Amino acid sequence: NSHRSALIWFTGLSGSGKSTLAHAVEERLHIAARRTFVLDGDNVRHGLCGDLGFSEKDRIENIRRVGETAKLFLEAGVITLTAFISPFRSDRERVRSILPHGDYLEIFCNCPLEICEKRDVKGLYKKARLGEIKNFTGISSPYEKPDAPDLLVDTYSSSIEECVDKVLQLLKSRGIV
Ligand code: GGZ
Repeated sequence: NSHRSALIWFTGLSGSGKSTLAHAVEERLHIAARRTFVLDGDNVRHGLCGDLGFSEKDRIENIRRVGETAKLFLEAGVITLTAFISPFRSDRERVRSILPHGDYLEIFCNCPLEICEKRDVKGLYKKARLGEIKNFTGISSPYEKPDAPDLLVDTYSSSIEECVDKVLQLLKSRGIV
């Protein structure tokens, strides 16, 4: 079809709902008969980035590789959704800069640290507080909030469906769906 592809880049803390939202948006895109692919830690950090950890240097390289990979998917005409903490503003901006103007859409999954930590779905925050995990985002490693995301979703106070609707509205307003 005639629609253009785009990179939908979700950023936010561990447990802020990035992957859940990316997959929920993907379902809606499938209903609209669009080709999509979700890149997240589950399919990237074991293979492509299996040699990387969570030091500042490794996170920078993780995001660089994800950005370059997403660029290739876009060139293949696939709407690409990424769900990485991507804590550094400069790395996110570098991804924006390697893509054609307007193809990078940044979605900030805004969820306060206290809420992510209270949920602690995987028990990682507890381990980070105990010092069993080093360099944990929000605890012992920084997260730089986006200054001007294309969209901010309050994943702590809105339902998944409300957040999905907001993303779909953004995609419509940008001529992607
Ligand atoms: C942050 C960590 C860490 C540390 C392991 N800091 O909730 P999760 O488990 O599934 O998501 C987190 C994921 C973050 O990987 P990313 O590739 O998104 O990070 S980055 O963009 O900063 O490169 C968490 C798990 O990995 N995890 N150790 N120290 N998250």
